[in-house]
Amino acid sequence: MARQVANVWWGMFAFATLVLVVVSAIWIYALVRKPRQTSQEQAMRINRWWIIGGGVVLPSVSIIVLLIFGIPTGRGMIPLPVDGEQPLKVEVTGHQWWWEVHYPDSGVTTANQLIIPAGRLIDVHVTSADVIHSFWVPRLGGKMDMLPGRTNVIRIEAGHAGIFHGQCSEFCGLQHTHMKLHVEAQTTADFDAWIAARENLSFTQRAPGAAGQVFDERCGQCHRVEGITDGNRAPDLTDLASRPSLGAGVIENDHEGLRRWLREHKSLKFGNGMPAHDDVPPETLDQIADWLETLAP
Ligand code: HEC
Ligand SMILES: [Cu+2]
Repeated sequence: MARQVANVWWGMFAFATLVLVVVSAIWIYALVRKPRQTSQEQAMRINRWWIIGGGVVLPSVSIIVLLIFGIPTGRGMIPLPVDGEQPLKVEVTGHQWWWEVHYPDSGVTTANQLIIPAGRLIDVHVTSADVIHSFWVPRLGGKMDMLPGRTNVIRIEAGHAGIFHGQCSEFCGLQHTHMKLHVEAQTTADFDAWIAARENLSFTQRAPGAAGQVFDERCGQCHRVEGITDGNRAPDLTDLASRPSLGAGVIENDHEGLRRWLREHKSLKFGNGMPAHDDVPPETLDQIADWLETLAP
């Protein structure tokens, strides 16, 4: 899709250049040529010729040429079923300021990362839980508004495996900039393994002592960890330890980053929806962090 959009751009660029060159040539010719004697009648005829040629024929031809480029591109961007191939359906919901990602066929849910198989059509069903956001992965082309109460579909396909950065592209409040989406295209085999590893992922082991209690009573009101808590107001943490970043790209998800997020998320991402936990002893937060690091397939 990105390639098609680029083709239209180059087509328009070439055509606009051609128009510029032709118009400039005529203009220069008009400047340098010797004035001719014309009768009133001849002048009128020349005028009419320019009005019809330059005002009707030229714009019509230009628009037709652009349509010849534009219509197939538009069709390529509409999620029409392609012969035989079933696009993979992924649901992406925008929240202030994070991304919820759900694979309805397998029931897998994750956050702030969209893992897709390379070389396969993906229909991303986008919507929002609060204000208007916009789904945008520049290198995969297209951009789609995420509207509360409405589901839009954008079709993407990654030509090869790799990491493609996504970013919310509709101003959605204070931390709009910190609403990045890690998009990763994997080979079909890797993707199948990624899904399979999460399909029945569930935990029974809680964090020890006070840490487990704090998590159940507080964190669990918002966060889901399959088998432990079922909050649904914040990123699902079931595969947290396998994600590249925290806070939708604010900080790297490593040993130190996770601890910093739990202690300083209010300053790392001012205004974000997670309450401060200043009253929880730092040792308890660190114990929660130790346990969170085990949440991965
Ligand atoms: C009132 C709801 C709420 C409570 C309670 C809450 N959180 Fe959060 N949490 C959020 C929201 C909302 C985010 C996403 C913030 C953002 O990125 O904008 C978040 C993000 C996170 C993240 C980063 C997830 C990611 O993928 O980026 C972690 C880890 C986390 N919370 C752990 C905890 C822990 C541990 C507790 C308990 C001590 C807790 N949260 C309590 C709402 C909550
Ligand atoms: Cu935004």
